[in-house]
Amino acid sequence: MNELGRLEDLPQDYRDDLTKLNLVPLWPSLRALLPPGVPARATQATHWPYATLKPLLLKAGELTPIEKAERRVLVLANPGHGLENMKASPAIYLGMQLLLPGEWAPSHRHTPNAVRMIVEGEGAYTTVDGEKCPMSRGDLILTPTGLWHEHGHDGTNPVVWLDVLDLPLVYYMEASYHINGVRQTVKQGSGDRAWTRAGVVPTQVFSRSDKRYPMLRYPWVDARAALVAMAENEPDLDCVQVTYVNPETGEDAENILGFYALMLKPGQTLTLPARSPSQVFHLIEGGVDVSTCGKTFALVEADTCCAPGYEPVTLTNRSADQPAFAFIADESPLHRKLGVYETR
Ligand code: 1HN
Repeated sequence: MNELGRLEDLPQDYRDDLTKLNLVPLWPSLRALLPPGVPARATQATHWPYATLKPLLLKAGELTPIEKAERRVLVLANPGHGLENMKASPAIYLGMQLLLPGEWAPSHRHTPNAVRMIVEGEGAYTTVDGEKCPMSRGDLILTPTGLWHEHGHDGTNPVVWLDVLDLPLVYYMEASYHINGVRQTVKQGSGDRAWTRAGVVPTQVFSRSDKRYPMLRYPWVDARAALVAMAENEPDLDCVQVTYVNPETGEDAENILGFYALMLKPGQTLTLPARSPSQVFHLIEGGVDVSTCGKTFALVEADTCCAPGYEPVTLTNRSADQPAFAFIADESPLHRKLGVYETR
């Protein structure tokens, strides 16, 4: 590959003339914009152990009342992107949110899509589009673009969940904004009631509900049972994984980020191929080593880590006799829709 001309090769008066007219020569930046073979990635493989984060989150509960925070969150920021940019990866925002007993995080809606993965505690709920979704460890609750949502807590202990949003992308597109609302009137249903078994969906005889997001809550008991059944049904299956989908269409649950649950059998090592999207791993149950980019993170329950795209990731269940379960979020729907999805 031949060397391209540098900015310094151009006379200063010429460069000044360009600047004055809001013009920039392409060739000095061309190789940086299009590196050979593999993209430049700012995303660093990063581990956020829950044990070190939790005391600081509880401290935030003492320091900042919910009224002063609206959402009491510590953001899991990737140092490769600059902490102030609050990105785990180019399109993924991660935050750990704390809600104390009796607190209420008021209703709003916004353009970025969110999901919550419940990390610990009982008794809290999110009301999404009028449906009151109870929160239990491992449950996945959607708050897709444009839907009203608010959080409440009738229990006795702190509740913590992981927020996953496509905020960095929507913000980058200059399309990120919110609208505050009033407390929602709760309707019948808890986000999941109509889809209790795979393969059967409500028949629509009298009127078609064309809700883009018919299912708002994916209970962990069901996802876990599906994984255990898959592993028993097909003992040679290497990747025991399910995708959280819209049960009416089979499409990804949300438009931009993809969400999955993975089971690692006792002692299993699984290498995920290098694929273009970045991904995030959050351990729901067990102990798993995550190796990528020359680093190994020893995840324990409630730990979270991320990996840049275009790198293989090897996962090892450290237990010889217990399965391990992880929640995964990635940028696959986005990459597929844009036509840049790749597996190497
Ligand atoms: C948001 O609306 C929530 O509703 C949590 O709980 C985190 C981070 C950025 C922007 C909006 C919530 C958020 C957020």
